[in-house]
Amino acid sequence: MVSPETSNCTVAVVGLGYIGLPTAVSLATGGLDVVGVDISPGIVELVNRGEAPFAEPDLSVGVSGAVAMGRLTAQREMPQSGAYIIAVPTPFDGDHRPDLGAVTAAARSVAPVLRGGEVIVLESTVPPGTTRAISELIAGLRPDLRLPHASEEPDVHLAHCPERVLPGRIMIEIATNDRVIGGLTPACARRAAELYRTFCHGELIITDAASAEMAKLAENAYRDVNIAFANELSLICDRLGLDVWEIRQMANHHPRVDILRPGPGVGGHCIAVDPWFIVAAAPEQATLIAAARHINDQMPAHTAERIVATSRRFREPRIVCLGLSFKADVGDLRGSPAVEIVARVAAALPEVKVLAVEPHATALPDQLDSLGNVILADTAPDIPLGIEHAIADADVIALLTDHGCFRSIRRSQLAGKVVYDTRGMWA
Ligand code: SAJ
Repeated sequence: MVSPETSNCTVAVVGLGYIGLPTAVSLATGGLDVVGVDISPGIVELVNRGEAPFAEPDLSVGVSGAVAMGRLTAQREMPQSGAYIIAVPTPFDGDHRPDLGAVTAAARSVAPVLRGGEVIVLESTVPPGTTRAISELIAGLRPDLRLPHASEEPDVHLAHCPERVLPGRIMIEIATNDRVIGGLTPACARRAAELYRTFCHGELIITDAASAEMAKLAENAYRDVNIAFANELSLICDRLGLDVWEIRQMANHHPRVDILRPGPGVGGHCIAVDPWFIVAAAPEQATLIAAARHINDQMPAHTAERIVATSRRFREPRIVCLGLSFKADVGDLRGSPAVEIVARVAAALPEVKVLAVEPHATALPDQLDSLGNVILADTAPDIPLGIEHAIADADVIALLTDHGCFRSIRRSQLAGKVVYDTRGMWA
């Protein structure tokens, strides 16, 4: 049952990125008035025009609908609001320590507009203890208000509700995934749960803030460690002359074995980042988690070395790299192992042109563009033969991202070429 407090309240979503914007759309579609807040004038302008600043299935239609209904607006200034959801990036710094600058900046801009009665939910992935630290920060800025780290009956409620949606399935998972909601007090968790109940049909699991923070980190570290196991297995199989895909398939027939897929490395801005927060919080204990990070981080260099070594066997090798994004069927190139591999190959072979095939990109990322010898193949939908032409001319083909569109490539088209299938698409 949604209380009048929640059903009448406006919600400010701070940060209109991959998590904030879908959350804002879901809240607005669920019937609440939502103000999206972002420091980027470009994003604010796009959202107010009803457009999504990045590609994600069903997001564009959601943004245009929510804006057209008058339920969603965007602005740069922090508004007064009944609820705040903070969904800003939390990267790591040069020493792999969490950089909480954007979270604290968001809290600092919320603090002056508080009147009492609000609920603030932190969605960004953060180290254990951060929600409490944010409460203390706001208390320092607003000595007139009681904050929940110091009061059982606070004026402002604070909770952590970590996002757990999968890029490529964000809109569906935001509505259906179970959510962990950790309050600084039980009442804080209840207030946050009421808000999330307006659009989330999954189970809402109530806990304390630090446990919710750790649960989120554990989820991504679990996946990272399991991918590292698969990657280490592939290195071992290479060394022993065995086929890792066949070994994996056979092992996974065991009822209690489920080895993930080896690949060219772990990309994106979650799984390759969050385990470091655990390492930073408990470095002496987190040895397996740190080792997994190192294994996954070395995969792009290892893959690039193999492509370069093979290419040197040709006098004028024609190298084609299939895929630049960090995983299948998304257009996100940030933190992508495929980009790092292409950069390493092109830098090691400056006299060679490297053709990159990425149907989800219209331009090369700066990191590749600046090298001068990487070319983006023309694979726009109106040039359906783009991929076929690229393959036909190649000596060396590296499949780096297993986009669905590459599945139509037939084995006969690969005959006579050196093929590095890092994703097991043709295994
Ligand atoms: N990968 C492999 N082998 C696999 C699975 C993935 O090499 O078997 C690679 C992918 O190619 C990619 C990377 O790992 O480069 C990460 O991809 P992913 O699909 O595993 O995860 P993300 O980063 O897109 O989203 C993850 C999800 N977390 C978990 O599945 C535990 C998502 O639910 C989180 O919300 C998201 O991180 C986040 O924002 O934290």
